[in-house]
Amino acid sequence: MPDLILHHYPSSPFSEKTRLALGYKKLAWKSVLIPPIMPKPDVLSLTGGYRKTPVLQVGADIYCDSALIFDVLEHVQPDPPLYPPHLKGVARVFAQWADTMLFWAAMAYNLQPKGAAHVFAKTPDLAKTFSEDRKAMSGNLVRLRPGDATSAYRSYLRRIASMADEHDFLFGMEPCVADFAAYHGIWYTRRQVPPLADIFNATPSVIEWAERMAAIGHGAHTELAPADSIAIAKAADPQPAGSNLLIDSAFQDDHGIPLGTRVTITAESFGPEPTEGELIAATRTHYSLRREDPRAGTLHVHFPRVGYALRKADPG
Ligand SMILES: N[C@@H](CCC(=O)N[C@@H](CS)C(=O)NCC(=O)O)C(=O)O
Repeated sequence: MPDLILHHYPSSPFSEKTRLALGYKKLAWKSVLIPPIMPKPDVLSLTGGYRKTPVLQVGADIYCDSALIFDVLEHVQPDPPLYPPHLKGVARVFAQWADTMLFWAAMAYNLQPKGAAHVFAKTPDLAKTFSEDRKAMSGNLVRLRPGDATSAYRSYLRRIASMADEHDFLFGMEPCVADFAAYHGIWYTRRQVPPLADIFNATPSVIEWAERMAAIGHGAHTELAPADSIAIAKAADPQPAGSNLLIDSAFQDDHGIPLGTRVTITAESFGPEPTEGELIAATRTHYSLRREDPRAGTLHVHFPRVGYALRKADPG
């Protein structure tokens, strides 16, 4: 199998979620550092529009969104499992809540004026650029005000504490997808905005659990230049649907859009930039598009079904 190449940046929570899963599964990976704000020409050469972080590249196959990347990692290295069979449904549902409700409460708390002042203390010029970049991504996202975010985050931490009080990890003695998804917004508070980390004082078992998560580490990885990752994509052939690193290939048509149609795929909230291409798979778990890029050649770009909108491309 070609190398697993993670496109990410150090302070990205969803990247931390993914780096820890790579570490948990003891997978070796290549690290391509990407910018946290636009422009991102190298990322867009691979994805065709999707700009969010992280993205996993395997040859000329591009897997967008950490939820889909977790499916890929489970397929590549089933042990230890991210989706233990007895928790499959509940762990996925919990993870989806954690990646959305918990994450946005945590980030609105983290980046309230006091937190933002800390994060951008050394780079004050970046604060405005960063805020404008994220505002452009946030169209249909409801942003919590600091007081409401604090209340929600506190409540969520108490719920997580009641799980962490019971066992080492949220659903038992080993971590699963739920732990990784619950961890990354909390990691951001502890790591990037320590002046706001006193919110954990009321829930010491969350701190102990977070220490156990941090101890998993990121596994063995080596740096790769962005240009080299594009050369790798160009030199590779994308894998045919059914023999890539995803778990299923049977067509599930919920939209009346046949395979072979020119389509766009767009995140339902946060990050409105569409990726356009030919629909080559629409399974119960994911969509795959084929697209051509002048620099990276023929690519297959994959998205999870949940959280993404599939539309026929505008013929004009
Ligand atoms: N549902 C996506 C969310 C990814 C996401 O929102 N990532 C943040 C960084 S942690 C992002 O893309 N921010 C804008 C950027 O990096 O350009 C996933 O699970 O990967």
